Amino acid sequence: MSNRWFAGSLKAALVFAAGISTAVCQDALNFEAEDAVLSGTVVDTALAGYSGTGYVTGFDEATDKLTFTVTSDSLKLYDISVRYAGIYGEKRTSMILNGGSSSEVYFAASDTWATAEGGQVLLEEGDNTIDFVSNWGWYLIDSITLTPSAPRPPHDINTSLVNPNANANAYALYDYLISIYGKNILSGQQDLAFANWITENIGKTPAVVSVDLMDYSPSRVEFQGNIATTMEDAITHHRRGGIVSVLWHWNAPTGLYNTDEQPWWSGFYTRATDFNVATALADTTNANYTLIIRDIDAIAVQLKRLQRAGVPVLFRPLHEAEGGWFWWGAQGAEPAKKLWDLLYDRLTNHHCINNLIWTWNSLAADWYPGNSTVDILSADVYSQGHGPMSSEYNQLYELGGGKKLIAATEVGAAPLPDLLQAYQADWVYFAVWGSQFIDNPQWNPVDVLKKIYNDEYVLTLDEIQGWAGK
Ligand SMILES: *[C@@H]1O[C@H](CO)[C@@H](O)[C@H](O)[C@H]1NC(C)=O
Ligand SMILES: *[C@@H]1O[C@H](CO)[C@@H](O)[C@H](O)[C@H]1NC(C)=O
Ligand SMILES: *[C@@H]1O[C@H](CO)[C@@H](O)[C@H](O)[C@H]1NC(C)=O
Ligand SMILES: [Ca+2]
Repeated sequence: MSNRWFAGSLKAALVFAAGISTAVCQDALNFEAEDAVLSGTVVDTALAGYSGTGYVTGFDEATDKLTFTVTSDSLKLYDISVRYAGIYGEKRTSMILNGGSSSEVYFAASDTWATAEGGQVLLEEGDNTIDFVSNWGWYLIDSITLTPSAPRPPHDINTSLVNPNANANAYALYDYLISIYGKNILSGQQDLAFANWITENIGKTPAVVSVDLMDYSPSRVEFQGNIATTMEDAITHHRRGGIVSVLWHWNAPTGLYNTDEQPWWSGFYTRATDFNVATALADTTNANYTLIIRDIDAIAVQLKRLQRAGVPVLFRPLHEAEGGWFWWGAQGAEPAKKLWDLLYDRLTNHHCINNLIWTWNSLAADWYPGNSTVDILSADVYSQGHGPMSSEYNQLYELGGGKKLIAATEVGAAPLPDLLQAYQADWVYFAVWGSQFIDNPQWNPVDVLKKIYNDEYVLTLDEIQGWAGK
C-alpha cells in the first residue's frame, strides 16, 4: 500500500561514503568496468578522471548491463563499492550476484566520479559474476572495489526501552527479542488474512503479524464509517501466542483531493492531499495542529484496547518517512521528526500507553528522531531474489551504533536464512507484504517459502509459544 517499487529502493538512500579511501589495502580487489563484459552498454572516455582506460555508459534499455567476473580464494564476504558518475541526476542500479539475488545500489547525483557503497557480496570460491543492470539507467560506471568484510562484534543491545514506564508486557517482548537476536529470525506477515494464507499454503504460521491502523484514521471514518477490525485481528494473533506489529497508513487529517485520480482512500499519499505537515506543526494553535492531535487521540483509543488486552506492540508509525511519498515525509526530515516526537509524547505522556516498542522506519541519519524515542530500527525493502538486504542492515547498524534491534518490517520477498547468516544480516524479524507479494510466485514461490518457513533459523508461531515467559 505504497509506492512499493520505489519503497524498496528508496531505502537504499542513504548513507554514503564521504570519499574514496586512500589506504592501500592488500586484500582489496579492483575491477575496471571497461574490461568487463558489456551487453547493450558501451565504453566511453568523454568524462575525464576515470581509472584504467575508460568507463561504461549506455544503460538506457531495461536489459542493458555490465558483467564482472571476480575470483575469490575462498567462500568469503566482501564489502563492495562502485565508482560511478551521476551526471544525469540521482539514479539506481540493480546489482545481481551469480545470476541470483538482486540488490539496489543508489547513486547520488554528481558532476564527477564518486563512490557508492553497494553493501556486501558473498563470493564463492573461484569465479563469481556480478551484474549491474539498468534499473533507472543513465549513469556511468568506472570500476568496482571489493574488500573483505570485517567480522561483526557480538551484539550489545541496550536492555532498556525508551519509555521509562514501559510495562511488563512490553519488556517481556523486548527481552525475548533480545534473547533471539543474531541467533534466529522471526517469520512475519502483513495482515492476519495473509498469515492464515501462509498456514494453509505453507503449513506453518508466521510468528509476527503486522496490522494497519489505516481504517481508524478519522478522515477515513468520515467516509466509510467504523469498519476497521484490525485490532481484533491483533488480539486474535496475540491469543494464539503470536507477536503483534502495528503500522499506520495515516490518512491526512484534512485536505484530501478526493478526485477520481486521488480518491479519499489514497489520503496517506503526498499526491492525494495538500495537507502540509510543516505548517500544521509550526503553530500549536492552528486548526490543523488540532486535527493532528485529534487523529493521534483516535489512534490512542485503539492502542489502549491492545494495552488492556495485554498485547505488547511493535509500533511503527510514520513509516517510510524519508521516501516522501507519504504526507508525513513530504516536507523533509524536520517536520517528520517533529511529528514523531509529538506522537511519542502524546501517546506516552498524555495517554500513558506503555505497551509500545517504538519502531523507526527510515535509514538516513538526518531523518533519525534520536536514541531517546526509538527502540527498534527498521527498513522496508522491496527487492526480488530473497537476498539478505545487507546494505540496509548495515546502514541501520551504523545508525544505532549497534545498540538497537533491527527489523525488516516490510519485505517484498522473504529472505533466505543461509544468506542472512552468511552476511551477518541479523534482522530480528521479517514481515512480507500482503496482496501481490506473499501470494505472488514472482516474488515468493511456494517452494522457497516452504524452505524458509521450515528452516531451523526461522522461528514460526509453533516454535515461539510461551515466549512471554522465556
Ligand atoms: C539505554 O537506553 C536508555 C533508555 O533510552 C538510555 O537512558 C541509556 O542511556 C541507554 N544506554 C546506553 C548505554 O546507550
Ligand atoms: C489546513 O490544511 C488545509 C488542507 O491542506 C488547508 O487548506 C488549510 O489552509 C490549513 N489551515 C491552516 C490554518 O493552515
Ligand atoms: C545513538 O546511540 C549510538 C550508540 O550509543 C551512537 O553511536 C549514536 O551516535 C547515537 N545517535 C544519536 C543521533 O545520538
Ligand atoms: Ca575504468
